[in-house]
Amino acid sequence: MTRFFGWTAPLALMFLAGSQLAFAHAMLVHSSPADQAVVHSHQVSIALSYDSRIETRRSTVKLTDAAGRPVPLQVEHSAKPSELNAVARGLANGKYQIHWQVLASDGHISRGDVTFTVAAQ
Ligand SMILES: [Cu+2]
Repeated sequence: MTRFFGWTAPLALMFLAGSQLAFAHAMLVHSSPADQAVVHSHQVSIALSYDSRIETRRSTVKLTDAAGRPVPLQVEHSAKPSELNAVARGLANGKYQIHWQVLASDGHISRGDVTFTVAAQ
């Protein structure tokens, strides 16, 4: 019995510490457009959802074209504390990349990219 306790207590602590870290870091759980999506419109609404609250004022969303040039993006206020929203208008057909960087409430920064293609008439 003592042996059993000797094993489970440290394991339980490790599990708790691990899950706390996982929840503290803001991970992207959903994006619109989805990664590698094809959008049939020159106007694209971007929505990035995270698994935890983020500091929206210290989080950024940037858009670049296939050549890596920055593309104007209008960042919008999100109703949810775990979401970033932006709109890009007048996009020419081609490949684009969303670069996001978010600050989670624990002070940790995470970042990533979402690629999509505009193919509109
Ligand atoms: Cu963290």
